[in-house]
Amino acid sequence: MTQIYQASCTAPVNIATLKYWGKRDTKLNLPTNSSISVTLSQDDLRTLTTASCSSSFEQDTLYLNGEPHPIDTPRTLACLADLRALRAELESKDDKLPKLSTFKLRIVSENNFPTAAGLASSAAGFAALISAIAKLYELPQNSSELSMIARKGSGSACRSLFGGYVAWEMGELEDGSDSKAVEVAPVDHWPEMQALICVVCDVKKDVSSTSGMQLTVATSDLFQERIKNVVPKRFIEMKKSIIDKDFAKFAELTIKDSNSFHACCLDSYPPIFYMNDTSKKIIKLVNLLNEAAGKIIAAYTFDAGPNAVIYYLKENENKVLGLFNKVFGHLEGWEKAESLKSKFEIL
Ligand code: 2P0
Repeated sequence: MTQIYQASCTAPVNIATLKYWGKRDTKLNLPTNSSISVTLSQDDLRTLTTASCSSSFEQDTLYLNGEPHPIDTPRTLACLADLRALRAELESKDDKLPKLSTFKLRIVSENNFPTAAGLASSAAGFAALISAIAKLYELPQNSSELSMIARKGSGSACRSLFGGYVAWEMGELEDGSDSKAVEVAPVDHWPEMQALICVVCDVKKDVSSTSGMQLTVATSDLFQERIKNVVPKRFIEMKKSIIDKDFAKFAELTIKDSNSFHACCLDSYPPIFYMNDTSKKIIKLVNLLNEAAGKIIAAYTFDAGPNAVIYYLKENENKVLGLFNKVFGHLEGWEKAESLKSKFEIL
């Protein structure tokens, strides 16, 4: 019987607090600005991927949540080619290593959250895929080096190679060899941080991130201002606010960056709307909460869809959840999870 080699890895979902929006190279997924994210707890939202390979496998295959999925997309092929090249390099230096780089791969991936929930699943998906194959191939590359491969799968995936607080440095080089994720701080640096996830709508978005960001790059004047004069300063300030554990500053920058990103979407031509009326209700609620507290105790952020993520500190949990519970808690789906808290609310 032929041997089957196998390895498994999980990767968590990350939610950007300084948004990636815009590519300078669509093939390599090189961004027009650096970004920052907070990685959610693996207990809450994560992808588990098992990669196996064998000389007896006839073709590369991919299963997502039990369903066969095309593996021959340009992005996935680019990731597999990079990983195989790194393995082949190891094999060329050591004759005793099995020639896994020449074997076909079987990849089985599962999310522990509803894929249809409209939450960023491509980030966790590609990060888990790259981590599982790197483990299978016993690659010596570190997380930042692997993040450059994940980036080719999906830009935001590079940030899911790390837990805690993560920066994606945009880099300057044309080949992307300096466009990578780095750790800003591990999760235990600021364990009081909590995230409340409000699933406003679980329908697939009408404008994909990839096409949306290209439209913004091509048509928005505001976007040019954002990448030249707003984000570079904000990137430095947000990293500092995390290192200093300055929640008010971190929250202010997070809110402003979400607003700036959605303003650029609106400034695109034709305009892109990701937020809906419920999203706007959540923004009002957070503003109300902060006004009543006399300081910023909660920050909202919205990605390319109407769902909200609210960041707050444990000490303010009763205030934040109390108000959200009062307004939305009667609706279905309100769940409790531990650590970096995620709650699902179908609003
Ligand atoms: C982010 N988003 O920083 C931003 C904020 C959405 C809004 O990264 O084309 O799925 O695969 O590189 O990573 C979504 O974009 O786009 C995204 P691709 P991706 O999280």
